[in-house]
Amino acid sequence: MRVFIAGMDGYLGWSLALYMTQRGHEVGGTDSYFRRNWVAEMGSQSATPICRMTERLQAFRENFGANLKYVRGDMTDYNFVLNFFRSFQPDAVIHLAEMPSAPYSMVDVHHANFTHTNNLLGTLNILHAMRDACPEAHLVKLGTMGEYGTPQIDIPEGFFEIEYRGRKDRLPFPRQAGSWYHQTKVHDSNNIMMACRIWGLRSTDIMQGVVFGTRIREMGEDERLLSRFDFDQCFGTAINRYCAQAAVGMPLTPYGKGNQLRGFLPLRDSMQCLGLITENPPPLGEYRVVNQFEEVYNLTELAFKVQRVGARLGLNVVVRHVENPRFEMEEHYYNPEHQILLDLGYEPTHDIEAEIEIALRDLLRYRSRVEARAHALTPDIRWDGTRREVNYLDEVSWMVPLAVGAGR
Ligand code: USQ
Repeated sequence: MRVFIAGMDGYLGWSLALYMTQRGHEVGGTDSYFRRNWVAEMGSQSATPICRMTERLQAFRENFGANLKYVRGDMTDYNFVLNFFRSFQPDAVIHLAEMPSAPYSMVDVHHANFTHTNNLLGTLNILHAMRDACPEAHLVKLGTMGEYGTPQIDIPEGFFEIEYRGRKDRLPFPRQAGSWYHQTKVHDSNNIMMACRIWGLRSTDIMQGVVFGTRIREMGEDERLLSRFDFDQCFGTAINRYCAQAAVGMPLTPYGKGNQLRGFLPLRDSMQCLGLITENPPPLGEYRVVNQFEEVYNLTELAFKVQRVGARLGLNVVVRHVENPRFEMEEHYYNPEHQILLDLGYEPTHDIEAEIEIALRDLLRYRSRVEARAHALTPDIRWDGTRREVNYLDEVSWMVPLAVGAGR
C-alpha cells in the first residue's frame, strides 16, 4: 500500500515510518517540526538524541535500502496537502500531525486557540483533500481515549445502542473531554463522521490510550533511527515521565490521589495496532471507531511498577504524590471496551514491566540529557489558568501530605 504519514518527525510518526516500511509498504510523509519547537518552549529536549531530518532520512536509506518520500510542510496549508495527495495518491492517510498535549493546551487562551486552529484545520484540510484527490483512501486518524472522559457507565467503541421514549437507535457515545486538547479530538471526530456520511469517505478514528516506551524492534541498533522521548510536563506522558524521573533519581509524581485510571499501551503495540488498522480498512462511507489500549492501570500502581523495575536495576526510586494541577476525577469507574483490534488479530505485549525495563535502560544511557533539563519535569501548568513557580524537589510543603516512600 502507499501510506502517507502526517507528523513523520514525531514520537509515533517516525516509529511508524520505520514499522510500515518493514511491512512492505511505500511510505511518504510530512512534518512541520512544530513538536521540536513546543518541547523547546517547555525548556526541554528529547531524552533520546534526535538528529535533523536529513540525517534521519540518510540513516533510513543506509539501513533499509529504501527512500521515504518526505517533504517538509504544514497540514494547515491546504494547497500543500492537496498537492501532496495528488502526486502521492495514498491508499491510506495516517494523521498524527496534531498538537498532542493536554497541559500545553491549558497554558492560556493563546495556547488553547493555537491547539484548536492547528488540530481542526489540519483535519479539515485532509478531509477536503481526500475528497478531491483520493476519495477511496482510508483516513486513519489518531483520536484519544480522553474524548470519552470518565463516565459512570461502560465505554463502548464509539457507538452504543440507546432506547429513548420507546424508540431505539445506534448513536455516537457521548464525549466529555477534560482539556482543550482532548476537546479538539472530539471536534475532529464529529467532522470526520460527517465527511464519511456526506462524501462517502472511509475512516478509522482511533481512541488511543497513553503510549509509553523508548523503542520498537525495527529501530535496530542505529541510534539515528531512535524516535524522540519527551519527559517534560507537557509532552512527556505519565509512564515516560516516571521512567525519566527514576533514571535521574527524582521522585515519581502521581497527581493527587493517583487513583485515576487510564488505558496504556507500549509504543510497539501502538505500531502493531496502527498497522493492522491501516491494512484492514472499513468499506467506503464507514466511520469506524476503535479503542486502542492494552490494559487499564491506576497511576499510583504504575509508579510502583516503575519503582519495582528500578530496584531491579539498582535504582532507589521514591514515589511522591503531588498536588494535581489538572481538574479530573481522581477516583472513578472506568471500563472501556477494546474488542475490534483483537478481532483484527492484535496480540498485546502484556509484559509491561519488561517494557518499562527497556525504557529505563535506554534512559540510563541518556541520563545526562534528562538531567540537563530536569526543571522541565515540574508540573506547574494548572487547569485553573494559574502557573505557580514551583520546584517539586525543593518545595516539599507543596506536596500533598500523602507522600509515600516505597510501595509494592
Ligand atoms: N499524570 C500523573 N503524573 C504525571 C503525569 C500524568 O499522575 O507525572 C496523570 C494525569 O493527571 C492523568 C494521567 O496521568 O490522569 C494521564 O496523563 P498523561 O499526561 O500521561 O496523558 P494525557 O494528558 O491524558 O495525554 C496523553 C497524550 C495524548 C493522548 C492521551 C491518551 O499526551 O496525546 O491523547 O494521553 S488518553 O490519556 O487516553 O486520553
